[in-house]
Amino acid sequence: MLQIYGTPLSSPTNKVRYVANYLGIPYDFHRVNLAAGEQRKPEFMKINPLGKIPAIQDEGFTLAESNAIIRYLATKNNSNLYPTDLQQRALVDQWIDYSSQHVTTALGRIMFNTYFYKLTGGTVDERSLEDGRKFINQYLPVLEQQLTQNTFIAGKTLTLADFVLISALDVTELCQVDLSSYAHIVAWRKKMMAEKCYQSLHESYTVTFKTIMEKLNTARV
Ligand SMILES: N[C@@H](CCC(=O)N[C@@H](CS)C(=O)NCC(=O)O)C(=O)O
Repeated sequence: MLQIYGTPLSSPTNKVRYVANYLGIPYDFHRVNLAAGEQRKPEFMKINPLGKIPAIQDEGFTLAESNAIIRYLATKNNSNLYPTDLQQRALVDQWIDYSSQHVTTALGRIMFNTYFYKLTGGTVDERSLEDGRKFINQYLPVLEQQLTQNTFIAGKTLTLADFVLISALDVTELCQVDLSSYAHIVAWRKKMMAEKCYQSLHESYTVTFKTIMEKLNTARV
């Protein structure tokens, strides 16, 4: 059985779980407590020497990096989520990279400087926070334009790129990034969040995040 290591607070972990759920792959989920530094403890470093979540183990094979993991799962299961046609696959890869390198990085800056710095004992970097806000406002119109012309982010059909983008945008409410003026992003996102693979994990990342943070705060009192 597939083993997934991560935490529900981690968007890359959720990305892997959305795809595994969509493909109908059963898995055991192992929570790694980042606040306690479990990702760098020897037991976990044996599973993933990169010291990061998510990671998977599948029939003795270990893999990290969420995008590598979802490509592996889709390819192993012969899924159309990762097309075999050269150019279609290249376009899926293009949108995976755009969402990962640009959208996720910008929102990650906001998330870290609003919430995660508290869990990691870091400090707020105002410049990074400002850059996060500036850059996400540059990227959203690009996504809106693409989703105006296409049903899904990489074209006419659902692909891995949609799961990369939905997990990236899962944090927008928490980051107070207003999507309401991007009608096509809002409609696409609503459709993605209604998918069984998403709903079987949670109603929304915001609800999951708030629930876990409340528990952490209560535990500290
Ligand atoms: N590019 C990686 C990002 C992995 C990553 O940054 N994971 C974070 C949690 S979302 C982590 O493990 N942080 C703990 C640390 O860096 O010590 C992926 O997509 O899997």
